[in-house]
Parts: sequence; C-alpha cells; structure tokens
Amino acid sequence: IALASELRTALSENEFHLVFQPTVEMRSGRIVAVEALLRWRHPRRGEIPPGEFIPMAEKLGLIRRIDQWVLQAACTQMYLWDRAGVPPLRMAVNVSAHWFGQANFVDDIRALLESRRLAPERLMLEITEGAILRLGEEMERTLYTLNALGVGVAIDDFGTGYSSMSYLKLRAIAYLKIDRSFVTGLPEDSSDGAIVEAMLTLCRNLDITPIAEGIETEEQHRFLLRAGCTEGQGFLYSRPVEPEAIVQMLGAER
Ligand code: G
Ligand code: G
Ligand code: MN
Ligand code: NA
Repeated sequence: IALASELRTALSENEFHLVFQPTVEMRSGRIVAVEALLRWRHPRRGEIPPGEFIPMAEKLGLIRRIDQWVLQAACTQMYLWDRAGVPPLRMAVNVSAHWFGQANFVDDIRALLESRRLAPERLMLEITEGAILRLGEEMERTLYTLNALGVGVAIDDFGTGYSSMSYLKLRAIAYLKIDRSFVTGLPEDSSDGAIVEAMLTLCRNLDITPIAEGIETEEQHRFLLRAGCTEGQGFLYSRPVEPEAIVQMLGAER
C-alpha cells in the first residue's frame, strides 16, 4: 500500500526512465528497432521491475498517464538519436489495454507524432492478446485507423494469452512477437519447435513480420533463422540498455 501511494508521485518526482532493447534483423544481425522498456528507480528500494508496478498502476488507474509518459519519452528519444546521427530505427512501445481502448487513442498518437515531426512508420505499438480480447468492435476501428496513419501494431507475448486468433482476419496486425516461453526450449524441445514453426508459417502466409523474443543462444538463433524468422530480440544480441549505449552501438557504424 505504501508502494502504491509512492507510485502516484513517481511521475512528478521523475523516478521513471526508459531503457531500450535492440531488435535485430536475423539474417544480417543489423539493429532495425528498439523496444522501450520502463524502469522505476525508487529512491529507497532501488530499481523496481515493471512486472511489479504495471499491474499496480492498472489497478490504481494510473496506467494511462504512465503509458502517455512512456510514449512521449520514447518519441523524444528518437528525436535526440536523430540529432546524434543514429540511423532511423523503429521504436516499439508497450501500450496497455486501458489506453488503447480509449476512443481518442489514435488522436493522441497522431498529435504526438506531429509535435515531434516523426514519421508514423517509425512507431510500433505492442499490445497483448488480452488487450485485443477486451476491446471488441472499438478495437477494430482503432486498428484500421492506426493502419491508415501508418503506425504498425504488434501482438506481444503471442501465444500466451487467453484469446482466439480471429483478430488476425482483420489483416491489421503488422508484427507478431513470439513469446520467450516458446524460444527457451529451442532447438531440443520438439513441442516448442513445432509451435514456433507453425507461428512462422502463419506469419508468412498472412504477411506479418515475426519477431522472436528471449533469444539467448547461437543455437536458438540458428533454428529461428532457418525456420524463417525475420527479426529477433534477446540477450544474445543485447540486453536493454541506456540511450547513450544505442548511440555508441549505432552512431559509430555510419
Ligand atoms: O522490462 P521487463 O522485462 O521487466 O518488462 C516486463 C513487462 O512489463 C513486459 O512484458 C512489458 O510488456 C511490460 N512493460 C515494460 N515497459 C512497459 C511500458 O512502458 N508500458 C506498459 N504498459 N508495459 C510495459
Ligand atoms: O513482455 P515484453 O516482451 O515486453 O518484455 C520484455 C522483457 O523481457 C524485458 O523486461 C526484458 O528485460 C526481458 N528479456 C529480453 N530479452 C530477454 C532474454 O533474452 N532472456 C530473458 N530471460 N529475458 C529477456
Ligand atoms: Mn513488449
Ligand atoms: Na513479450
């Protein structure tokens, strides 16, 4: 309960910051995107992981303001990287169902992109299957409007939610993030192998870009590459890092 009241002031006290985990193109190893991940630096308890405070923020009705802060901070970071000479990357931002489900969600996104003079194609929004399930018809309209705007939508933690696949028929999902729980057992676990191969076939046939998560070993990388996975993320390539590290990784590459 103490932590909950401190979460209320964390925004105004500047206790949040973002780290960025690179996403690579599997064939080349080139960094093509980053995922913004929220961190709470608590003055006494130190770093608190989002797994602990995001559910709390949802219960307290704070999640929308936090998500808006994250999106603004991520867009500002893109602008700063541009100025530092970092080649344009796609920026992935996690969005909760609470905000995604709001009627004016797309207007907020459009206004933010315009204020930072960012091409919509550079932004990707990650939502979970659970969020899709909760939104119903509202979701359909939001997805189509985002598509028209040029902002890509990714399904995060694909295959772990309590959801059907019928939303894929809308043809409005640009990316599927294959959850780490299916990648961990590769290449030995034949169930994980079968599931991942099926997901990759699905992506290929629906024109969706697959992004595998939690890749930690060369063997996992090789399996996924051979099975046709386009993009990957995981400790094998990079942990989530501070913004300056992205400049060091990519600024020098030019
Ligand atoms: O960074 P870490 O692995 O601890 O993230 C744990 C979970 O918290 C991830 O699954 C991610 O989806 C979620 N998360 C991280 N950053 C954000 C954020 O800015 N907004 C929301 N809604 N969720 C986030
Ligand atoms: O739910 P979401 O996929 O948005 O969360 C990403 C989280 O997964 C981040 O908190 C990040 O720290 C974590 N993560 C990223 N890559 C790896 C990995 O290779 N192994 C493990 N164990 N965790 C990872
Ligand atoms: Mn994510
Ligand atoms: Na995920």
